[in-house]
Amino acid sequence: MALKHFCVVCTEQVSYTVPCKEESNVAEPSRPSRIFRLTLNGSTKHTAFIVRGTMHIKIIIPTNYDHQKRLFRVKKATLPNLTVRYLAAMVPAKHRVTVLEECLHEIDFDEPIDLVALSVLSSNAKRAYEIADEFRRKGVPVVMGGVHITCCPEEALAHADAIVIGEAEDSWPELISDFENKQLQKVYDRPRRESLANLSHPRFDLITPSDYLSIPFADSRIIPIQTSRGCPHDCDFCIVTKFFGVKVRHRPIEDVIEEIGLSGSKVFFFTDDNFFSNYERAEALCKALIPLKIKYICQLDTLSYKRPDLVELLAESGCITAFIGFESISQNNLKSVNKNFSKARPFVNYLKFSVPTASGSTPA
Ligand code: B12
Ligand code: SF4
Repeated sequence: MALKHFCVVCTEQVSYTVPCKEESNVAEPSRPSRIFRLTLNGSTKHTAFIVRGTMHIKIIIPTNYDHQKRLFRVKKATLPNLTVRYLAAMVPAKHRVTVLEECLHEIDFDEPIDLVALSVLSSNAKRAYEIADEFRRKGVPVVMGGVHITCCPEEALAHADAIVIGEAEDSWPELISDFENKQLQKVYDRPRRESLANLSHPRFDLITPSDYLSIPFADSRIIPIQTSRGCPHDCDFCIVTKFFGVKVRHRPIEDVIEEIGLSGSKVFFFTDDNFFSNYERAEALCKALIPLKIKYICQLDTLSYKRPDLVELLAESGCITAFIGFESISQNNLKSVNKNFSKARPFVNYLKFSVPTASGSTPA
């Protein structure tokens, strides 16, 4: 049987013919676990090795359906998905791990894979379940995690061999170990870690630069980095606090700086939902970023106008864009979704002078 495989050194696709059990004279496994490019006496060839005890784990972020019910695809994405590279970093080195963003690349359902892991948001859940059903039909076990799975575990269990509720740091390594020992449980649900110190750094080596838009002014790709989890507010509609908590946990600044260095980039998206969740920490982080001369995008809450000094520091440390969720210009509406901390009036005034009129001019 001819199988498609990728060399772990040069990532070139290699067609490898697997001998049947009798021919290969090995009990199991009967397919190569690793293919390496070897250069011997100047000649290069790919060689397959069967390494006992290793698995191929594929981590996929499914795409979603667009408004015309077609699978959403792009030639180049704006930024690489962080979750799949972060989960990959926690897989023991003896295993082969690959990641796939389905909005960029099609899934090969015939690829030899021992375990498929899907990261599921509400927007891609429908597609995730289809992918899971297809792999499972082919006999490949599927596990799922992410915010949607945490909210709808029963729904997910109908499509998965195992699910992870909540954060991955403790559950995911346990799941892999159970799977190795053929003792996979149905549900993994470990409490949130109090401290975010010493988290694994994402596998930046699993980013193919040509898949992402280059930022012309920086000659660099945007790299996502998470420096904190949670938000002190608790807006009714927002999943962040339900998932990551209202008690914000910050990664040590040294860990963040180390991760920035390892990424090899100069442009970042800080995925924190509220970069100003703690003013002292925000100030310390911005000061630590200044010498790095990076550019970055972040997310702030609507109270940031109260700290113009910090906004100045943010700009000085390289922030080029900050997203702010205003949600509504009606205070009553804000109140109805537990967002009363956010006062509509200051940003209504702001919008008055920043939104262009139909004629293209800006009202005074
Ligand atoms: C960056 C980001 C984006 C980027 C994504 C870019 C990219 N290439 O990834 C952009 C701007 C494109 C985007 C778009 C959208 N986003 Co968005 N986004 C985020 C944000 C801020 C960070 C995501 C991230 O990287 N987190 C860091 C990683 C490490 O966390 P994580 O993914 O949750 O993973 C952890 C656990 O969930 C778990 N886990 C996750 N998957 C798996 C899988 C397995 C097998 C296991 C074991 C564990 C596990 O392990 C991780 C570590 O503990 C989150 C908010 C947040 N704080 O996470 C919103 C968030 C994910 N987005 C959200 C939404 C709604 C959207 C949009 C639908 C918005 C829209 N209306 O268009 C789109 C959908 C895009 C899509 N393709 O479907 C919601 C999702 C809510 C939901 N119910 O699913 C969030 C949570 C924001 C919110 N406030 O509610 N987004
Ligand atoms: S301020 Fe933003 S991140 Fe925080 S709970 Fe509200 S919507 Fe979510």
